[in-house]
Amino acid sequence: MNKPQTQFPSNSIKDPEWAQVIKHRLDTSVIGHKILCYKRTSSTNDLAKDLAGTEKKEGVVIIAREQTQGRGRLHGDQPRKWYSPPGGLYASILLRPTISPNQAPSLALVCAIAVANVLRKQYNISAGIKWPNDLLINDKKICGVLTEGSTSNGSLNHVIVGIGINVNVTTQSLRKGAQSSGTSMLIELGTELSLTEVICHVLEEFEKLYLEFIEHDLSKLLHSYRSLLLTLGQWIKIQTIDETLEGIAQDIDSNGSLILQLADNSVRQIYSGEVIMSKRV
Ligand code: BT5
Repeated sequence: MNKPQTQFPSNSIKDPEWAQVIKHRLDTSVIGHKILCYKRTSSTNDLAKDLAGTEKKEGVVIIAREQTQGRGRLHGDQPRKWYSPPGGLYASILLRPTISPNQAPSLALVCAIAVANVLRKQYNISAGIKWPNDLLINDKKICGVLTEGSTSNGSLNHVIVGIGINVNVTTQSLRKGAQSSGTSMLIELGTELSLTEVICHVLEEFEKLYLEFIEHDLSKLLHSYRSLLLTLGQWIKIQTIDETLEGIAQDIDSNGSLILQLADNSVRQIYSGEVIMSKRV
């Protein structure tokens, strides 16, 4: 019988030298035991999904300097686009946590905390989180996180955590990609940064928080998440799959759901949706 072949998109250009440099610099035990780097690919999440068929050990990381089909979360049945020009950092981590499928979205929150911690502690960039997993500075998006899971017979096979960070992306480039409402580390700091250094910090911080999450679920991390959340206590508008709701973002529960208090004082638990920052009218 033929061994299943991983189909890498034909426009992918590998970058094994970069993988070596990162591997040498990285100080982790699980995340990044294997690293595959690309100068360009379609989407690192797609590559990770292909690899999940053959790669049984969790922690493989796929990193690209540019993506031609970077994507965000689903909007209806279509994914939103993630603009992925050179200068940005695009990475996907293959995980096999022994958690229930309904806990998998929490990994996006874990990742958002990790990136926010790195931006704050290593680079002095005061990014906050827009629930569930956008990182913003003064209302401008600097990073997005996309988790995609696979289940069979009600249990989780794997989760892929995809991270897009605007590191050395210029204002002109964001404008060209119709993302003027975005920002980058370069724009915030006025200086270019090493992509290697940024990804190593992110993977090291993510590993620390991931191991904590596996041991204790979100409970030990909720305090950090809440303190980074931009919308807590504020009046927000939220678009879910089937309705638009308005109310006060009261809290985040132990599954990472948003607790929204509506104008009639009733309380709703929101599992997923898009927060539109809003002033009460
Ligand atoms: C996200 O989706 O923010 C998740 C983005 C995840 C990207 C990573 S890159 C590595 C891995 N491989 C992939 O293919 N994806 C992951 P969402 O919350 O749906 O936000 C998407 C929205 O963000 C878009 O509709 C734009 O409004 C905005 N956006 C797109 N590209 C942007 C950029 N480079 N900077 C700032 N905002 C952007």
